Amino acid sequence: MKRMQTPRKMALFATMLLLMAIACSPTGLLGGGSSSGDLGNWVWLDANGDGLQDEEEVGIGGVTVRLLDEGGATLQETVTDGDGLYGFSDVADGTYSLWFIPPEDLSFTLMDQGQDDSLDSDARQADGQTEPFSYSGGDLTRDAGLLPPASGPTVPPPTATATPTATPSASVPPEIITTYEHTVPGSYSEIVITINNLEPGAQVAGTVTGPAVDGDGSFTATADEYGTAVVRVRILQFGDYDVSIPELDYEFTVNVSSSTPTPPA
Ligand SMILES: [Ca+2]
Ligand SMILES: [Ca+2]
Ligand SMILES: [Ca+2]
Repeated sequence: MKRMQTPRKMALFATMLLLMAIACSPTGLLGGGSSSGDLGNWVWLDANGDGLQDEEEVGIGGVTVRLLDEGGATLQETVTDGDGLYGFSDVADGTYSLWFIPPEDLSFTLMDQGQDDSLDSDARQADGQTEPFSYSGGDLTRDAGLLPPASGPTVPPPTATATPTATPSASVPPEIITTYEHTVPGSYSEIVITINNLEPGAQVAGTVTGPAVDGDGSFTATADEYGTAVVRVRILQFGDYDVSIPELDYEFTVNVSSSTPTPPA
């Protein structure tokens, strides 16, 4: 129940409400309830969530309130004014319930808190309806408290920034397999370096050093359309050869012997 300080203020307020009501009503006259009436009278924002009407808490306008009969049928409907006030007039004695329909982002506060029915909220939290009550000639204690939105203003999730699309080959680290082949047995062998997962067209440079490399042992290779580069470096003796590809952080020693190498798994 919204309490007024003085009768004079109340009269002034009632006049204002009437003028507002007439101004707002499409036909100039309100059908059903109004913000003044015998059955009402307040929908408020329960800022501290205690289910009680505190001095500093304010009303909420624009909340639809329906007066329902015992069977749940709507008898009258009104909307709270800018101060959260509503009321139904010309209500015959009987059993009724009320149905408060809040704005979408607000939910109902605790019902029936404390001992003073003029200070509590009578709407069920689940559906905004009151329990049926018996009415006889004036009742301004039928109020509903609404809770502020659970969290502050909703911050839209950050827009997904366009992630630079890495080419598939760039997202997988290069894979390097070094082995050897007895290309011409008794004459020479080759160290075979296979590098996968490169960017197509990428160039890779490295060196092979050891007992008898044919040439200076430096090599470059270009990845094919599948991102694979294959390097073959000819050697003239068995022994340990060091393979180095600095830009891929690759160092490997391959022992070239007379036996046939086991193919990598
Ligand atoms: Ca409160
Ligand atoms: Ca109550
Ligand atoms: Ca109440």
